[in-house]
Order: sequence, then structure tokens, then C-alpha cells
Amino acid sequence: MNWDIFLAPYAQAVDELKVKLKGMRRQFEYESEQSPIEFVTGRVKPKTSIIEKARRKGVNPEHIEQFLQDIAGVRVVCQFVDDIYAVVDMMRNRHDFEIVEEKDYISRKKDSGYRSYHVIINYPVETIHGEKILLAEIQIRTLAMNFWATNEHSLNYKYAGKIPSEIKARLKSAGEAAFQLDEEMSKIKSEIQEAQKAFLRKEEKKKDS
Ligand code: 0O2
Repeated sequence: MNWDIFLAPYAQAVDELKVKLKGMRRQFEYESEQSPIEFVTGRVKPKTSIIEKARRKGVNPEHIEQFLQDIAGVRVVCQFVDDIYAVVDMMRNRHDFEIVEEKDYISRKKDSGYRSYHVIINYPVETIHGEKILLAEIQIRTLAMNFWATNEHSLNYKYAGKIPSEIKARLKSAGEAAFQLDEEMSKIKSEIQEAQKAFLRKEEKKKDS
């Protein structure tokens, strides 16, 4: 297989999705005080990781396109947990891709302690041979979830996936601490919003009297 030819449409999908999602962020900045999207990143899974994942999942190399959902991967990082659901809602209303699966690892965290919302899409790209519809994975998470997942991923890599169970347990509880931080930040945000509303109501009353 020629990997450059195989991966080219995936690279195009990642580039296009990044432009589109960053466009959403820009629009929010112009139209409202705050964007639910903090930043957007993306990557094409490296050849070695594709081969390793296909082997781990027992997928025949000929069928990787059907079974590996994250060869094209885009990540949307938000400030608050409710921003994640706002972004997912917007994705459900888009017409430039079709959602084929949603994985809510926020309400049902993974055993490792991993939290994130994954949206798997069928994304059409225009190639020199016509339209090609391919799978892409959009991971939506908060800054705290991203901090945890990035560090856990690199530690896993360093330990070649063989982290001792005591360390695994500590990583899991660090994940819980990150989530508590998210919840506390959400509470602070709602309290500030309530205080602002109450202040505005008072000002309106003053004007009327
Ligand atoms: P990379 O390097 O990010 O590309 P699986 O069988 O669980 O490996 P599957 O079936 O694709 O994979 O499903 P899943 O778990 O919904 O999504 C996999 C991707 O989610 C991973 O891709 C990670 O990016 C992320 N992820 C899932 N679980 C964890 C976790 O416990 N810790 C961290 N840090 N990330 C996780 P890859 O291919 O593993 O890696």
C-alpha cells in the first residue's frame, strides 16, 4: 500500500475540519462575548499507530478504513463542560457531515479515568478521483480533561502501556480531581452570571423609578 496516497484524503479532511471549526470560534467571537470553543487541533494518525491499532483490534489491513474511526482526528477544547454539549448540538445541526456515532465518555468515563465526548462522522472530501466519504473522529473536551488526557497519554507512551496498577489508580484519581475542578468552574460561572443578571435587574428598576 502507498501510505502517502492512502492518507492524503484524511489529511485533507483534517485540514478542512480545522478550518470549519476554527470558523465557528471566530463567528462566536464576533457575535457574542464568549466562544464555547477555546481552541481546535487536528492530526492524521501516523502510519505506525494505524498498523499497531489495526493489529491490536485484529482488523485486517484491507479493512482499516471501515474499522479505524480516528485516522482523521480533530479535537475541540472548551472552557466549560456545558460548552461541550453546546458544540455537540451545533454539530448535530450541520449539513456538511453526517454523525454516525456519539460516545459520551463524560457521563460514562472510561476505566482509565478518561473523559471526553467523541463524535464519529462520515465526512465527504473531494479528491481528484471524485468524492470520497471517510470516517473522522471529533474529540470534544474541556481544558482540564485535555490536560489530564495529554499527560496520561504521554506517561502511557513512556511506560509502553505497562503502567503499574498503583500509578494507574493515582492517575484515575487525578482525573477525578480535574473533573471536580471543571464542576467548580461551572458553578462559579453560573453564580457570576446570576449576579450579573441581578445587577442588571437592579439597574433597570433604578432607571424606571
Ligand atoms: P491517539 O494517539 O490519540 O490517536 P481503543 O480501542 O479504546 O483504543 P477506539 O475503539 O477507537 O479505541 O475508541 P475510543 O476509546 O472511543 O477512542 C480512542 C481515542 O480516544 C484514543 O486514540 C485517544 O485519543 C482517546 N482515548 C481513549 N481512551 C483514552 C485514555 O484512557 N487515555 C487517553 N489519554 N486517551 C484516550 P488512540 O488511538 O488510543 O490514540
